[in-house]
Amino acid sequence: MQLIGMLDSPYVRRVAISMRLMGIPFEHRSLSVFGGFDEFRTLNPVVKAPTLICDDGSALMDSTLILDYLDSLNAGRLSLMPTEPAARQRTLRVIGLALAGSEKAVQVVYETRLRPADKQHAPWLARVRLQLGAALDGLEAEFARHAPSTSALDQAGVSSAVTWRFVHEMLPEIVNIDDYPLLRDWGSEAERHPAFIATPFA
Ligand SMILES: N[C@@H](CCC(=O)N[C@@H](CS)C(=O)NCC(=O)O)C(=O)O
Repeated sequence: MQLIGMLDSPYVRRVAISMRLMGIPFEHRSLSVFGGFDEFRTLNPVVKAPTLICDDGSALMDSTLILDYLDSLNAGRLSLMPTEPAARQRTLRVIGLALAGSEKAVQVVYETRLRPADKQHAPWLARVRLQLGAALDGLEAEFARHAPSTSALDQAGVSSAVTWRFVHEMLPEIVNIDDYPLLRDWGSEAERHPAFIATPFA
């Protein structure tokens, strides 16, 4: 299998780290959806990162759908999704907050770095920044109730740490890491895990 996309994408990175944790071998092709647009189109004409090229050549996209497929391959081995209902509900809530945080951060990046300054829409940016702050607040509140740990790393832990890294690396001007001490500490702990070290944000 080939995983296509750059590790500066939180979506690509969450899939790559998960594959390492699950022990699923893959080849990583670090192609940009911008600079590598034409080459990316030959693999997936929709140009979405991540794209997973399966062993039969089929191209899957969307990190959550790719992880769902990988989970089916890994049946009976390590899964990053708890099955007990209360634990699964908590995991899904954290993943939802993390994915929303990534989505809003990506929107800020696209709006401020891709769109010419005279075409940027301040009310839209203000709305997205508010949503990003709410997602990070939600994660901080969840961690106050239930702290993640690398000794029991699940998809909530992977996705929240990956989002945190992306958000504070890409948007230091709007996210003060000390406003989120639990996320900051979790991010530091997770980044020391071998699966994270082997999958560097770049
Ligand atoms: N919901 C998707 C979001 C993926 C996404 O938007 N990836 C970005 C890169 S960070 C991308 O493909 N951007 C190019 C585009 O949307 O045209 C997922 O979870 O994989």
